[in-house]
Amino acid sequence: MTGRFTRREFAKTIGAAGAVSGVPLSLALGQPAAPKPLPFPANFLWGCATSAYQIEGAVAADGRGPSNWDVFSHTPGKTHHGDTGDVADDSYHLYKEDVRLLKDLGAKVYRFSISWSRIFPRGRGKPNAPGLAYYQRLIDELLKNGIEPYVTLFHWDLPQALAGGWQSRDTPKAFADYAAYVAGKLSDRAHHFMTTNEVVCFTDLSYQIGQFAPGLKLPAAQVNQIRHHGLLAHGLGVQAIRAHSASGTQVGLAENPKVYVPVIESAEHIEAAKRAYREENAPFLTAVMEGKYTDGYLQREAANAPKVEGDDLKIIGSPLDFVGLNVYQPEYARADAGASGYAVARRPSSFPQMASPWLFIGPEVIYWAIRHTSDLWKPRALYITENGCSAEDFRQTDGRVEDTDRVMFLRNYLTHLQRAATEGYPIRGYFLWSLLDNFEWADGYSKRFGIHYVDFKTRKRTRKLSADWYREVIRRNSVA
Ligand code: GBH
Repeated sequence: MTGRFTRREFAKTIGAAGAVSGVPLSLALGQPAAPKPLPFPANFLWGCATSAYQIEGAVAADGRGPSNWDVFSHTPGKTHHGDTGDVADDSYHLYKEDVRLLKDLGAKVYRFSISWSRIFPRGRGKPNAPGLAYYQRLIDELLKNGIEPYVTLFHWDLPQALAGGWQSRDTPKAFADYAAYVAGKLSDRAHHFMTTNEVVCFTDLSYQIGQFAPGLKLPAAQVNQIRHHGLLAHGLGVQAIRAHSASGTQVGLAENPKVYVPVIESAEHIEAAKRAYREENAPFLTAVMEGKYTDGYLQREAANAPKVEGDDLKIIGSPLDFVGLNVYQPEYARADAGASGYAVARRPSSFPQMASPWLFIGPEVIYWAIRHTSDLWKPRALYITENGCSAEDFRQTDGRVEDTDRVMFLRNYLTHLQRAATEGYPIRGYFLWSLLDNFEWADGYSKRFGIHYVDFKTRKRTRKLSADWYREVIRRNSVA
């Protein structure tokens, strides 16, 4: 595979050939060995991720129009405690402080999203110049500090004015117009754009489970059509960005596929886990990477399968410059004699988890996300566009937040990320979710994912232990 290198070549690039080949002198002398560094390739891109509605606040500033999440969070009973994103971290006003936090970490990249309704308050039509100007200021501030922006165009906050939301086939078209406009205006200074974040979340969770805006519970046929519209928005968005951006602009998306870890790392279970990964993500990442729906998906959905028009699937499968993977909890698969070749293993109730009840801890999931994606589809470049965890952080009397559990979580996941990099998979960077505690959607402010603590009364940011630890990882370019 191109771009993959042998262990020896990799060791050379990181200048650690000696440590790889021989027995360390300290061991030979019977002394305790220095911790073995787990180095990353030179130029590995370390950063943090956030999203607009979760951090910006300022929902009525400078002509921003309402989004589905404003409406949803203000509907009684929809979010924890009735929390809303009205103020959140107030990053709209405090963005310079937040760029400073990134700078202090030594971050090289920052992934943030754009609030569509700041740019087009009614989803389409006349653009709102002050909304765009905010993102120009933010990007200029990042560049001034040597931090490269990675822009997500849609992280779930849909302009409320778009009738029917993702049920309408007009919404993907409106998205393409928005993407074209933003890429045209920002690609002079931003070189990486992601279309959508986690299609399953703004389709299934929003229109089938009802946990996210707009909170509907529709039947399968409609949900499959909504998924299709989500994918179509991505594909039309890729084409729109390419047509309207400066040359050299890199286009991708951020997806959260279900990632299957082989129950045992043996050839048969690895093969089974890879098959599970392809088939279980058939309505989402697989469709994007292959430009088709798998036979398995179409058979399973039968009469409920999405109605596909003209070139839809070709558009959905538009070639990408990079694939972004948001990786949190593991799934497990084993080989099985049935037609699919795999079976999904059920998690025991004792499976360890972080503060969010869904966030099961399985560090090796980050390795398999990269390996399955690479082995199946050979993408040009990969990023981990999100990884991190919630924890029950508390401030000690001296103000410290010692989130040792988050450090444990991150250290273990990064160890497996390092394995993927060492084996030569085209993994270019890592975005830690998240820079700051923020509005965790339906969980409101009850779940903290930040490496900086935010006091939601004063908006004061405080470094957590995990921020100190992450700074050290970045400085050494090695898991510390
Ligand atoms: C990402 O979603 C999002 O991109 C980001 O905005 C978010 O803040 C972050 O992760 C942390 O959650 O309650 O059992 O029904 C991750 C995908 C989808 C995982 C919703 C949790 C709820 C599972 N999330 N899911 S459950």
